[in-house]
Order: sequence, then C-alpha cells, then structure tokens
Amino acid sequence: MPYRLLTNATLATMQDSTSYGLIPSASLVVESGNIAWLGPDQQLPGRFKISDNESINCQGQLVTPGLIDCHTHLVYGGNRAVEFEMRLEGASYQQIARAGGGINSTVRHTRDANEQELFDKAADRLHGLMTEGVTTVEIKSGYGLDIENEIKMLKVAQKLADQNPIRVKKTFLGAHALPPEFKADKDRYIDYVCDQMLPAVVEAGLVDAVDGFCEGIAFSVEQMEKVFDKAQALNLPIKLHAEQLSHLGGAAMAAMRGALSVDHVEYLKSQEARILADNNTAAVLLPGAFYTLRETQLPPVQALRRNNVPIAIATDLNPGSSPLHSLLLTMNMACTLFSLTPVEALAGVTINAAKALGLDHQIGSLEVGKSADLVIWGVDHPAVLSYEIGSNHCKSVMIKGQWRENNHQPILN
Ligand code: DI6
Ligand code: FE
Repeated sequence: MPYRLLTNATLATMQDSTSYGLIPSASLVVESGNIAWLGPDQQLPGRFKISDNESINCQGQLVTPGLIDCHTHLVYGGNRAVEFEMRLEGASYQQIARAGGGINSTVRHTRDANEQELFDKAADRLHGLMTEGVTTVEIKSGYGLDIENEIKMLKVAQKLADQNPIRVKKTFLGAHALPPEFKADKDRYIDYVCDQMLPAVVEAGLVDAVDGFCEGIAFSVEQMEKVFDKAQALNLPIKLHAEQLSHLGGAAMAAMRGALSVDHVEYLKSQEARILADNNTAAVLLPGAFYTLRETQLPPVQALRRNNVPIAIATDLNPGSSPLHSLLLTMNMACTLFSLTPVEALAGVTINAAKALGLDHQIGSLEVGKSADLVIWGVDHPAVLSYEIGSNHCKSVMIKGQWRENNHQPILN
C-alpha cells in the first residue's frame, strides 16, 4: 500500500511537554491515516522510498502536530457587543450576569435561533480556527439550558464534525448558568440537569464529557458534585470551569474525582497544584477570558510547573468573556500575560491539550502510531508561532492522513 512521505522537514514532535523535540532534516511516513515512521532523512528505511509513494519536500519548514483548541463555546446565538460597551462604562461581568445579561442573554438568543442559523455562524467560527492549523476542537453546550436546546446545540456540534475535516469533542455544560424559568432555585435546576437533561443528551448520543461552571454567579462545589455523581455513574469523563473569578475549591474537588481538566484556575491556590498532578488532571489556562475581563489575579503557573501539572491553553471562544477567535493569538497571550514559554504554549495547544481531552493516546504529538494530524508552517523556528501577533504562517494541514484542501495541498516534488 502506498505511503505519504514528508522529507526535509523540521519536526517539532512535542512528545513531551518540556521541549519541542526538534528533529531537523527529518522525514515522516504516513500509512492508513497514522504516523508509521519518523526520524532523520538519512535513516529513512528503504521500504518507504518506493516511487509510487506521494513524497513532499518540506524545504526545511516547520512541521508540528495539528493544533487542538480544547475549550470552546463556539455554538451560540447573538453576540454581546452591547455588554462589551457596558463593561467599558464600568459595569462588571458579574453585575451584568446578576442583572439577567451575561450567559442568560446568550441563552435567549440561542433558544431563539434554529439549528441552521446556529450552524452557519458556528461554521464560520470553526473555519477561522481551521485556517490556523486547528485539527481538533472541543465544543461545549451550555447556552440552551433545557433538553430541547442543549440537544440543538450538541447536534450542531455533531454536524460541524460531520461536514468538516476536523475532530470535534462534544461537552455537555448544562450546569453553566441558572435559566430564568427556575427563578432562584439552583438546587431544583441541578436536579433537572441530573435527572432529566443529562440522561436525555446521553441517550441522544451527543456527549463525550461533562463540564460545569463552579462559581458564585453559577453553581457551588456541592451542586457540581451532584452533576459529577451522575456523569460518573454514566461513565462520562468530567471537567470543570473552576476558580475563575474567586476560589471555591471546585478544582480540587474535580481533580480528586479524576477530572480530565480544570479550566481557568486563576484563583487556584499554589498548594492545590499537587492535587491536580496526583490525579493527572490538566490545568487549562484561558488568557482570552483573563484579558477580556481585565483580571489581575494570575494563575499559579510556577506551582503548576513545579508539580508537573500538564498545562493546556485554549481560546474559550465564547460571546461573553472571551470573544477570541484565534488559537495562535492565544499562544502569544499565554506567553505575555501568563509568562508561559513558547515551548509551553505549543505544548499547551498540542500534547497537553490532548491530555485535557483524554485523547493523548491518539493525537497531540508526532509519534509512531498516532493519527497523522499535522501542520506545515512557513517559519524556521517554533517560537515564531507564539512570538508574532496576528500572523498566520499555516501552509498545509493534514488530518487523519489526508491533506485538508482549504488549507492547501502541498506541491508534490
Ligand atoms: N466561563 C467562561 O469563560 C464562559 N463560561 C464560563 O463558565 C463564559 C460564558 C459567557 O460569558 O457567555
Ligand atoms: Fe469557558
């Protein structure tokens, strides 16, 4: 069977998150959608040199794993530009939320939109990410907040996956905000999430993981525990928006239950980093939300590093706290705002993002046996990806061994 062959590449293999794992003048062989061999050009085994193989000379350009945006809310109706104006006039994110705006304003617009309208807008956002070399994206529900509308959102996410050359992970975020029809009764809503919504979306086959928003303006640690009890009884992995605006202890609770990730974590205490490490829980940093909300509390990056917690970064693409549509810009922001190194930023959107989705056996690094999801970049060093602001050097993208046409098929030679 013919192979696909890349030669003369600068591979950033990202096999561990502490170095690029650079191999200059390297070859990479793709067979049946997976990486069959990689290493220095001179060591390429003779059996891969046969003439009917597709062979591409990368001319020294950088090749990385496909990028992974492991935390987005990219299916939603309307936008929150007016709230952006309100915040600039002095209102806080929490004040706007308490006055019925915020997440609930997007819930109204999402409930009003039909599936096609949601799909068309979300497809535009997704295509924007894809042009930057994103080959895997996580998409959360959480703006429907009832069975019909959460299913509508998750179906849109599924349709995006079916109609685009991208891997999509769908996360149920029913415990995102209290919808107005539940008045002030958060406990009653959590019972509805556990007893009715979650079983219904799982029955529809639309859920890969379960998330929640553990915060003063959302749900308590105890309420999230109820949701996780139910999720884990259904054998679903869990993750949590935790310690974003204040410290409630949700991150430690989720980690002790083996959560894939805890996300935001600006207010995580340094001593809690160990709990994440002990449970193999990734910390997903979201500099877009930090920036948009003009947060000043930095996540405890030193403690995360010291404890070898996998650090991922993501856009958090959403209409309220992070209208950020670029994963490359997110890498730059993670470096400048959170002092991540460019190695950590690239690991944050490859191997560690794969860990945050429970997919690191399959994607996230250039490694024999993993899916051939990769990007050819017109740069000579991987740090350029984090260093430049607003550029996009993505030249060609391969997913599951296939060149993605709208990301240009490389010229054969
Ligand atoms: N934290 C976030 O960053 C998003 N959800 C959450 O729980 C924000 C969602 C929004 O403001 O619409
Ligand atoms: Fe989020």
